Amino acid sequence: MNLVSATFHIDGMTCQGCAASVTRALEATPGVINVAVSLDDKYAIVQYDDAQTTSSTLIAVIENAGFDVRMSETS
Ligand SMILES: [Cu+2]
Repeated sequence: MNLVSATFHIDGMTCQGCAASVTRALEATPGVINVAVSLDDKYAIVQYDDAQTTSSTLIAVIENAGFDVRMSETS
């Protein structure tokens, strides 16, 4: 178990329903520990076990939920 945190910039979320969809999709992904989605600031912060999933998998999950996404610079 190696917990890492990644921030994804998400375009296309227009309401809390969209934010909830992104949250649900990420939470359903094996290896995801914690999800925080901001509708106003258009991002998702995801903590995950990188032995179980990868940032590219998480990007695919968000895209499959119907949104445009890219990795944000980590601070
Ligand atoms: Cu919506």
